[in-house]
Amino acid sequence: MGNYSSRQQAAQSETPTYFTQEELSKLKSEFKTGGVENVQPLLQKKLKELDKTELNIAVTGDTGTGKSTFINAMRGLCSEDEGAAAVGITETTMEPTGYPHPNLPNVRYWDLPGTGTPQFTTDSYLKKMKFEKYDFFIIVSAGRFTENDAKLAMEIKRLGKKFYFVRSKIDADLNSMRQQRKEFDADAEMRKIRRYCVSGLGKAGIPDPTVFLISSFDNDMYEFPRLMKALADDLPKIKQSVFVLALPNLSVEIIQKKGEVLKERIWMLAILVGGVGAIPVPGLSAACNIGILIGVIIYFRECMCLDHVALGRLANRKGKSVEALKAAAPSPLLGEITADVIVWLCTALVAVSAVASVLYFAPLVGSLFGAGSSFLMAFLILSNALNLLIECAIELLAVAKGAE
Ligand SMILES: Nc1nc2c(ncn2[C@@H]2O[C@H](COP(=O)(O)OP(=O)(O)OP(=O)(O)O)[C@@H](O)[C@H]2O)c(=O)[nH]1
Ligand SMILES: [Mg+2]
Repeated sequence: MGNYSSRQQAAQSETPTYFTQEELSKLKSEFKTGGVENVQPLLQKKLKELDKTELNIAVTGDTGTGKSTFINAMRGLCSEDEGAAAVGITETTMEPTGYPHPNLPNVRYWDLPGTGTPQFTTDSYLKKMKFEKYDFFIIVSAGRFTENDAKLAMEIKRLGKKFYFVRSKIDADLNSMRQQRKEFDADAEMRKIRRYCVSGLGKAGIPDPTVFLISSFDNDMYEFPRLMKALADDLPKIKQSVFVLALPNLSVEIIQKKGEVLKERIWMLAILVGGVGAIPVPGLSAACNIGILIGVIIYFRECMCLDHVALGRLANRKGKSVEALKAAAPSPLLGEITADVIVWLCTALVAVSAVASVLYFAPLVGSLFGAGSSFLMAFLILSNALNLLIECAIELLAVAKGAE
């Protein structure tokens, strides 16, 4: 026990939670005086706040560098998918256009018009683009480092915003070099391109910039995944969790990170699910609202890119049918989520170690999750569903990679 509480303490100091110390104290005192009924509105408020958290990411750079294609790749879309940003070899983007994430509409990528065209001069550009509303900027560059790249970087820095410098179309660069050189070393070529961009930014007064060499066509290769990680790591806790959920399933690491974000919310959701409504599901407390439970599982499934629409896009991209994908990673959670599925989830409940994680994040509500409580049941069902969805997403990632 002593061991557990020291672990708990360490976890509390290391793990930033969604709650401030003040909010945690309030939760504790409300729980002491009015029990779960008093805690529920506070949790509901917190989940609403998470739901409403906006993230606005501006994507800028010279015309034709691949900004719109990059935005589609970030949203897990191809240019032919519904809702994708228009892409082309002629100048396509003239007005800042916000593209919401397909399942998390509060995460928006703003496709800014290309700089350096007669319509836009860099000097007034950022003001016109209402720079203050963006959380950060991504400057997309391709081919030569331009004066506009340097000006944009300096201007964004001057305005006190953070930017990431992305060198796109790296696939095309490497392909053409491969054809020109007798001895071709991709890593050495990438080092050269990086040095070139770093020196351009250095001359513009940006010391030690981080440059990401990416291809929006192969977003699981080169430095696309490293860029995703850097963007996520730099955001404050709440925005970070929202951003992570909006990432495409490019790697096992991303899928697991999404799982961690959702796991942190399960105890809150379980408390909300556990005290309302009435359903006759064996093994499930009569006080548990099955509608909310199903809703939460559907939300988890969307975050894991396992909903029907996301599977359709993946199938299209890999030249397979949705049925073939589902057959490769079969799970009742990929079909309609019904009361029967919830009962099925009850039959294979997760190990008690998952309960430790709820105490880890919310020691104050530990006592609510005693054996046999409806909260514990809802918590275990949601944990079980989430673990199965994580496994399924990882299996599908392997299937998708195998299809290439
Ligand atoms: N090989 C390769 N081509 C790319 C990549 N990204 C974009 N392209 C191509 O580059 C061209 C321009 O891409 P867009 O995404 O329309 O560029 P943009 O920066 O949005 O262009 P404007 O809106 O006109 O400023 C298209 O033909 C894309 O297919 C990439 O990573 N690799
Ligand atoms: Mg464009």
